[in-house]
Amino acid sequence: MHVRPRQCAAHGVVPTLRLLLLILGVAPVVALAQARFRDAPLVDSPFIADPSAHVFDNRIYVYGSHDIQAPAADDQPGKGFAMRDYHVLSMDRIGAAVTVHPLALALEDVPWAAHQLWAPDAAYKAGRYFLYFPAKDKQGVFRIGVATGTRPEGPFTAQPQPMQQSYSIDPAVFADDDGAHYLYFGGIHGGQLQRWTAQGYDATLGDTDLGQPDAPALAPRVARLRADMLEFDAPPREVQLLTPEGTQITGGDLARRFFEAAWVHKHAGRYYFSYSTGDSHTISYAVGDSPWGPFTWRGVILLPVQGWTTHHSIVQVDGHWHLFYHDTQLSNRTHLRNAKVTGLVHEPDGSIRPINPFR
Ligand code: FUB
Repeated sequence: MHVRPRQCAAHGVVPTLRLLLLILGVAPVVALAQARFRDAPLVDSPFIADPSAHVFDNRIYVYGSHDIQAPAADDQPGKGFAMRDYHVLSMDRIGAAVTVHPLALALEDVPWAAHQLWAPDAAYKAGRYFLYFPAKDKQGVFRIGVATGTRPEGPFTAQPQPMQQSYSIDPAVFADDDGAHYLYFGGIHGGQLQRWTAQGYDATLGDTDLGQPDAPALAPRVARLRADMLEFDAPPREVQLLTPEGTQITGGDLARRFFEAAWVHKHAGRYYFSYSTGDSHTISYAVGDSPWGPFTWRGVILLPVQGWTTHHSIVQVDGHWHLFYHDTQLSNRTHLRNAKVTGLVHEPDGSIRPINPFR
């Protein structure tokens, strides 16, 4: 991801107002100010972003980035996201008390990784849990690693090398009904997807889009996982995202083009590919009939949240669908985000009812 300053004047006033009112002891008015946000943070501490939720063993587990104060200004794309470890959240049901589990994985325990543990995801197979995570290697190139454990909350032990042929950021696992697992990944700008060509990694390609607004947008990637869940079973493929007219979404179509934060869920036999549009700040979705795609753009799931980034997951709990997402309600700072959850509705025509994160 690539953070440019974004004016949040209308929403940014809320924390300041809250602080002032707290000092004055005006509790009912504080409640009013907080009511601007649709949902409350899952926890006040630590800062958890990019929440990937799953139900394992009848409990909800949330795998997210652990945001920390950035030691450096954001002078390079995403540099301020300097996360160093993971902590898993869990709860019995939506709305129940949230447990913050102890350290699940630390940067120093990943032999190949040097910086920036970004948005992770997890999967379960045959008695083992798998944590998939992006990190920059010692050459400054984002790769995807996998770590394994016997409990959903960790601790996890990292494989000594990143997954072969993995690159970029934001891994998301989808378990299909036939038992196959697919890993979706990719992110442009700070996520480096634009630097990967048929010839491999090219750092000269810079930190932003390729400047081809009329060409098909850079595509997210998908690969099926090998039976042992530790590697891809074949090289990753591009995921095609189409307009309703059947053409490929172009790089200049900022409202609909893929930026980062891929997620796939299945509803009524169809595959829903959802993602962040980055600099246009929505979670959008596209629908298809195969986990490989193509997916046809259908609409917006989540309107812009407070904060530059937006990242989500969609999970069914006890027959009801939920959207986990993040914003910056607690800090009003781009790099210190808090996770939230809200209900998600599939309409009878297969569309998803758009969610406004503000009341
Ligand atoms: O948390 C770091 C990055 O911010 C994630 O990888 C992106 O999806 C964005 O949320």
